[in-house]
Amino acid sequence: VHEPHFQDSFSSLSVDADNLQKQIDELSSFSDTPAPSVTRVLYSEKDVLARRYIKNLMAISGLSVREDDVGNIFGRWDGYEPELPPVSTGSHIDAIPYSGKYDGVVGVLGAIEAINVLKRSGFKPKRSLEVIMFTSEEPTRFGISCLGSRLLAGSEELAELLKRTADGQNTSFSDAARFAGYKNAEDLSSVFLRKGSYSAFIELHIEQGPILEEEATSIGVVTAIAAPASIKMDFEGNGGHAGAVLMPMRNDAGLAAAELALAVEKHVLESGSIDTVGTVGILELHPGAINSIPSKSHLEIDTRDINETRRNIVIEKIHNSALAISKNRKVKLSEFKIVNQDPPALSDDSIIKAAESACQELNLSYKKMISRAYHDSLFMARISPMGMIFIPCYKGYSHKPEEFAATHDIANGVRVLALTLAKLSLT
Ligand code: HGY
Ligand code: MN
Ligand code: MN
Ligand code: MN
Repeated sequence: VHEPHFQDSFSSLSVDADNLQKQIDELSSFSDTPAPSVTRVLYSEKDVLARRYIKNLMAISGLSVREDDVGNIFGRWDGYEPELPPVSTGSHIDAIPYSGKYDGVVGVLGAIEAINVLKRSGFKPKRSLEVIMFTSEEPTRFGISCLGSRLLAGSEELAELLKRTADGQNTSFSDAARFAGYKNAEDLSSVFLRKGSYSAFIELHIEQGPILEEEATSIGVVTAIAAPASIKMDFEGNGGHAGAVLMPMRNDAGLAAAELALAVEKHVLESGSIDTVGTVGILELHPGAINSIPSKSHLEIDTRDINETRRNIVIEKIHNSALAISKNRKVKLSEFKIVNQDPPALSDDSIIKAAESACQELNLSYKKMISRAYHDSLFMARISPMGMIFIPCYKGYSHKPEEFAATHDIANGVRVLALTLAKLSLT
């Protein structure tokens, strides 16, 4: 079989942008909250409908579809050397409460359309191409981010943890998986992929930041993904009547939480780097009555940095502050748990180069940049050379209903993804 010189056929790199936009809009209708927001939580009824929608589109594109025991979905286009490790691409379709319709979705629907683009152009892949829809990238239901890709990357610790994990309604992970049709979610070691299963993994995603739009640049070529960490903790005090208990007698778990939240900000800013970030995304007070002194507070903290050491210093300081607050306010620190403390990931040079030359051949402006959001790519990087392609999004908005990416920007991203996949497939 001759090695196709696909430059000529690539002048006809035609993306069906209107159809892709229609699919993005249709997929967003599978949501537990009203438009324009999207809420789609792992293994929920809306998630199951959305999964069916994706599998159907994969089949229409002629991909052979399979799912693993945790619900990662794979759509494969066999190459003419199918025994070689394939090139893969993909992202997620789960959406945190009241978020938008592009985060993750652009990298799943866009990947399927990239396959259609290559098929329409007459390209024949040498290495097979696989589109992956990761089962759950957001930490919403079980508090674990990138659950599907962590398991694909072989996290024994996570496979063990999931055997004794339940959601906020006390539904076990395996029962929730069974509801969605995944009956063998007791032992998840079947999900682990061998290193070398893929020759490359590349993910298309909205930037979730303002840089590309501000600099009127069409494409971001990601060089590294920041190191995320999440911590959860509980303070417990005696609570009591908000009127009758005098201040010297109180040990208010709510005020302890408030002081800790400000300590998070202080320790992040002390790092001296703009790359260190942190917030308290969840803060629950019990019993949550205006005239009852909080007897328990539950906090969940998200802190990240592109520099892992700097981020770990922030975690250390947060822990010390929690202990000090507990002592000074005579509240019990009944839980302090680092849920995840992941290293950053570097993109692979050969994938960066392939994406750069794709942008050049397509006459698209591009910029190398880091990803401050984490992605499934962060964990795929543990078992495969990794790369990411960003497209601009409106004011960098994400994780809120105002999230928006223009159809022509999405089409540009799909073109770059298609050409990059073609290049990587012929290596
Ligand atoms: O939080 C993140 O970075 C990702 O968008 N879930
Ligand atoms: Mn997200
Ligand atoms: Mn995402
Ligand atoms: Mn707790």
